[in-house]
Amino acid sequence: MAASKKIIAEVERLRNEINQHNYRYHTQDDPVISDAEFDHLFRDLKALEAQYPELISDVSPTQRAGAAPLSAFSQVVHEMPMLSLDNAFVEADVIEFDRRIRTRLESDEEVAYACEPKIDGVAVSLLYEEGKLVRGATRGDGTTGEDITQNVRTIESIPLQLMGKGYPDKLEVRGEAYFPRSAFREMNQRAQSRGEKEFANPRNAAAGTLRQLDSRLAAERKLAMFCYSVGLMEGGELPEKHSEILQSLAEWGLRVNPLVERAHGAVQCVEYYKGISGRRESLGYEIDGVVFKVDDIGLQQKLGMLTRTPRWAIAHKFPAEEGITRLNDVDFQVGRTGAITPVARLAPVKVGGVTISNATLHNMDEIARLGLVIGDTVIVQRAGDVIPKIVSVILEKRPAKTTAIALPQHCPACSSDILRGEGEVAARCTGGLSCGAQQKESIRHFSSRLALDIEGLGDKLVEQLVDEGLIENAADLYQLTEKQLVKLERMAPKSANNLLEALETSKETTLSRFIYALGIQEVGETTARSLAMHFGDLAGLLEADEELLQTISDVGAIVANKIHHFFQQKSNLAVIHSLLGHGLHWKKEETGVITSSLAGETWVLTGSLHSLTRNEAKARLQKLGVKVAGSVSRKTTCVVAGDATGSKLTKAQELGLKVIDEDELITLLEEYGA
Ligand code: 5U1
Repeated sequence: MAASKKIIAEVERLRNEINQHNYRYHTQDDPVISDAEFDHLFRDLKALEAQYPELISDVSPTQRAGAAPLSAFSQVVHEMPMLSLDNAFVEADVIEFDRRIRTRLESDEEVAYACEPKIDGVAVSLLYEEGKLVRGATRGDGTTGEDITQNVRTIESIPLQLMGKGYPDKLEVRGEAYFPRSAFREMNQRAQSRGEKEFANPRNAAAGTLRQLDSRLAAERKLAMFCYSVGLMEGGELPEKHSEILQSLAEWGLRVNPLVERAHGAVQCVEYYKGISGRRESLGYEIDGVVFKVDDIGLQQKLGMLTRTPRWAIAHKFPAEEGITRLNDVDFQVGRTGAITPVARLAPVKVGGVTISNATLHNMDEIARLGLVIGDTVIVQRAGDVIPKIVSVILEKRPAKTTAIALPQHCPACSSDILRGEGEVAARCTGGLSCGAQQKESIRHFSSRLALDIEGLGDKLVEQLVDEGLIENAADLYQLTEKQLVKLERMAPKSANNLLEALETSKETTLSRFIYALGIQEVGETTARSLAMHFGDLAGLLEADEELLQTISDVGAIVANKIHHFFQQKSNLAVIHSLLGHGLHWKKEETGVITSSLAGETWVLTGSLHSLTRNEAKARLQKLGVKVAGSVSRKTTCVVAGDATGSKLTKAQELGLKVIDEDELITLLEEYGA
């Protein structure tokens, strides 16, 4: 049955009433009815919409979280870039900011500023057309963000439909979405009771929530938003002062921070900062400073912008929070690429309401810079969501008995040698093929396109195989059975068989691919090819000392050292022998350079190639005695132009140089047998 006029009017009335109460509750923080009364209205509206689905509209308060999960976010190009703010850390920076402004404006008059708390959340853009919320987007890099409309619609303090009159036809409002402290605490308590991972802080939680592909999950998390500026605006007018624009936004139902104040000159700005700083802990949300903006929009326009920041605004940040504690120990962790990171184990200390017992030390240079020893009393700093760090040692408190911090010689995960090349910051484990901490990364690399190119073995599957305990290293891949594979989630017998076939096919490879697949640090595709061409077989490479390795093109002292160490690790050799035992093989690699009439010529590659990689093209040309250069000059003999070329091709044409395409290059390489 079609809805009668009376029903339509009732639906409209309920929506308006619910919107009003939502506004009173979420935006003004001043509810006038009880939760039970509100629920009653909401249920009435839902019931009518269920009975008359044709009356459901996008802006109905019942439609905040009804969307189906997305597979990915689409991109949004901001018509006006979303700016960031320059920072002031001390009073003098604010005074200097104010002075710069008056100098630019060539005025001695006191400047009026709008002062606002700086919310520690996630910048969001909201686009309203004819008063309707049509898009929500993240800031991204300031130019391109992600379309998070579905998630933004779940935030109750964001109106789906603007209220009142006089809003522009098109209005982009910007602000900060954030987790109120209470909602954050409740969510983490819930996560804890379910044995789920807790969020480190409200900002991370807000960012994670806005990046949920399933808006129903976002709706369960009670985010909020404060609006602080207007981006794009068409078909309307706004007041000439920033503080008045904020008032207009509030009249249209958008949530504006109630602590916004006007200040005259730097001294009042600093007073505002001190006042907010004193209230910081009592606020229901986290802030990391305050923002000062020249209030007069005309003056803002006169002042203009630098590349990413306006000259007319500055964020006066609170200092990072610090605590004093004792360094009990230093552990060494291995990352997924083998980098060894020292981690400080501290006597637990509360910093800004959070208990800290670990801090990153980054690398051995940092330890040396701090002059740190175990037993020291240290100052730790926590800034936002950044991992806490040790900023200094209190030498006066150093005890008589301390222990020096030494880089371990062997990897804590696999006992392979740890190597720190001369001049290198990071120390690394050399057990790439066999190290438990690196296993997923090393298997993923082993199966990648330029390595063994195992079709169907993507990152997710590698993860599953390792997590299920089916494989520990690349050689284990060749022991997998159909029976094991079909037991995996989302693995049909056909996919299992395809994978087994792909593994079988991958056994026939080339020596250079195999060397590259081992994942030796610093050995990319080109070096792997040079090694393969030089040695022709694996045995020679395994036995080579550093001196011999350094005679090979592309191999310097550091790379030679890495290669040598890699093959010194018994555990790596065990995996290599196991791979060979599973039947991996290749034709003996041709060594040496082919005599060709191209020898001595200089070629340049530009644009993207399709049938071969740029490194492959380079190596094959080098085999013919051609020098491959990075830039075009009069000395260039020939330019190979792939797709999407740029200035190199233009220059080649200007100089009248010979230019060939990828097909011609391949024909030529094949003619010469390179
Ligand atoms: N309160 C406030 N935060 N905040 C952040 N105002 C404000 N303004 C900003 C940013 C990035 O940018 C202006 C340049 C609009």
